[in-house]
Amino acid sequence: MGNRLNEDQKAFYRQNGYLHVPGVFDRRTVQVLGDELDWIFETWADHDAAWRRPWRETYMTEEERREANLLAINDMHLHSDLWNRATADPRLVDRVADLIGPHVELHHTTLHAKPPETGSPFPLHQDNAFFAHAQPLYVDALVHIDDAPEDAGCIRFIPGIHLDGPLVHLRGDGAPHLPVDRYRLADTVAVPARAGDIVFSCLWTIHGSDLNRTNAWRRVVRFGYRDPANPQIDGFALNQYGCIVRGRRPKIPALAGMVR
Ligand SMILES: O=C(O)CCC(=O)C(=O)O
Repeated sequence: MGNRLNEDQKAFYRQNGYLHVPGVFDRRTVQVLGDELDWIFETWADHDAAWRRPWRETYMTEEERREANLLAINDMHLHSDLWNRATADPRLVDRVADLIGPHVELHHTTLHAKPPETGSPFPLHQDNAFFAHAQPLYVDALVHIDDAPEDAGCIRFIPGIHLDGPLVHLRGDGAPHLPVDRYRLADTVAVPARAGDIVFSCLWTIHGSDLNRTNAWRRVVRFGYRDPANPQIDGFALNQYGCIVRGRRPKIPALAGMVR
C-alpha cells in the first residue's frame, strides 16, 4: 500500500473520528526533525503555554497545578526549511488525502511539548472551537517526535462523537474547552504512540490529554490540513491561504476574500 491507507483504516476513521498509523516516519527522519526542534525551541518557543482556568482542579492535584507547564510553538514551518518540507512529505500527505482528498491545503503547524513530570494536560475539546470550518473535511495529524505512552499524557479521544458535529464550548479568559462534568477523561480512549507514529483526527472529534507523569519529554507536532474547498468560519488563520501540499485549489465563490 506504500503511503496509502487501506479500506479498514479509512472505515475506522469514518466511524471513530481518529486513526493511529504506526511507523509513518522512520527513526532517521524523526531524529532529524527532533534535532531541528532544539533550535526552534531556543529561538521561538512560548515557555508558558499551559491552558489555565478552573478545569485544572479536575485534572490535577494542587501540587501538580503549581508545577504544570507546556511549551508551544506555532507554525514552525515558517521558521525552518526542514519542517516546511515535512508538511508536504508524501508519507504524511498521501494518507491525509485518503481521508479528505484529493486536494490538501496546510492550515497550520503547532508543537506541544510536555516537559518531564510537569507537562500540562489538555481538557477535552474539539479543535473546531479554535478554527471552525463549515465541513468536517479537516484532519489534524499528530506527528510523534517522542514516545507517548499513556503515563506521558498521550492523546485521548471520545470515539464517534464527531458525527454529532460542532459543540458549544466554554469560553472566557482562556482556551475554549468542554464542561468537565459532562465530558470526562475517564470516558476517553487512550492512544499511546511511539516516535514516528501519526495519529489522525477530525476537527470535530473530542480529544484531550492528561499530565506527563514520566521523566521524559513528550513532543507532539500537530499539522492541520483541510480540503481547500472547505470554508473556514472562525478562529485562527481565518481568511488566510495556506500552501497547497497536494492537488490544486478550486476557485469557488465560498472562498472569495481570502488573502495570502
Ligand atoms: O498534545 C496534546 O496532548 C493534546 C493536543 C490537543 O489537544 C490539540 O492538539 O488540540
